[in-house]
Amino acid sequence: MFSFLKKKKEEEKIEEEVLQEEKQELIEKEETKEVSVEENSSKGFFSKALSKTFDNIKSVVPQRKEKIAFEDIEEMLIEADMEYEIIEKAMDGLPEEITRKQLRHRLVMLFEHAPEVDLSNLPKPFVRLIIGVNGAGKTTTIAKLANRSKNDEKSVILGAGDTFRAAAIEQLSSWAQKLDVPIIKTKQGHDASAVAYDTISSAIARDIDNVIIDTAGRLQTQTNLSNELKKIVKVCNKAKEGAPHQKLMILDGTQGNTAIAQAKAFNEMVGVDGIIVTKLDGTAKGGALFSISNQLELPIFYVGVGEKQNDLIEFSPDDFVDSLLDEIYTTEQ
Ligand SMILES: Nc1nc2c(ncn2[C@@H]2O[C@H](COP(=O)(O)OP(=O)(O)OP(=O)(O)O)[C@@H](O)[C@H]2O)c(=O)[nH]1
Ligand SMILES: [Mg+2]
Repeated sequence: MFSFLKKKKEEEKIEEEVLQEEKQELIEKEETKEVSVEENSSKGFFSKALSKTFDNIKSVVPQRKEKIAFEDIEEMLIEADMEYEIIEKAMDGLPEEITRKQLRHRLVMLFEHAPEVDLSNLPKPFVRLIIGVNGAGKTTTIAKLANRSKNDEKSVILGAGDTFRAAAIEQLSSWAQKLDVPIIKTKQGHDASAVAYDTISSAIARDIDNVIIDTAGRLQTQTNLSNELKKIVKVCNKAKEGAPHQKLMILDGTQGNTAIAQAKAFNEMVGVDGIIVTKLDGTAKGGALFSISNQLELPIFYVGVGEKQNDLIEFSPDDFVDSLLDEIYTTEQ
């Protein structure tokens, strides 16, 4: 009786081990599956990151089809917060039933006014100035860009150029510490352009590849902000001729099309070279990417899809449009 119980226990144990092994195999299979989705297609990644926008689109076109009615496409783009004027422009002359190929061509075209940016042979240090209104996500995006630099095995230094608020300097400092990258900072209220100068000088002295400089989103008045940004730009050029090499405007994606007016104001102040749209994970307004790029005639370099250091995707119009079309069309072409 005793040995019978023992045998039964042993059998149960073996069974449990087999089950465990099978479970482990399944987990491993799932893990490799996930990795391959992300590695092989930034298309798949877009649909995951922009799930709220894509859910809205699918509410208009719930079933994937070979051809979709003109009105449905129109409604779908309105739902995704694309500006109506741009929808009209994009769809002008399309037939009653639209194929994937026809729509793809029109949507990709909306991004084509933006100039091509050649990112080979970058100067050293490569200086990026980050501008945008309060709360747009400037400081968080700087951390994400610094993290990208590190992953690309490029050295990077941060400049805490938002000297307007003490909390802004602290926030960037804690990111620098977390990412283990150097930072140049000063006390609240001190000259922001001096911080920019010191950061670039330090990068030159230490042979650092990338410089990323934070700025304030708001001062007492718009004129003050405009003057401060102009001064920072001038002083960057003194520290290193040609700097800042990119003035990047950070736009809050949850604001949809209203962000365009902000970008226009900053463009008038100092000129903008490219856009990063943040917080697309929390909004159904992803369609605003079309209007933002088209109206401003500027490239979108990255989109922010979360609050963590890895939540920044390189933006590609082709992949973005394809991932959107994958949601509603059956055919690949
Ligand atoms: N969900 C989500 N949250 C984000 C993203 N980017 C930034 N945030 C959050 O938005 C808030 C504002 O971000 P900040 O980086 O402090 O914005 P800022 O432009 O530096 O703001 P100021 O320094 O106040 O001018 C923070 O709570 C961030 O965590 C994003 O891509 N997705
Ligand atoms: Mg900030």
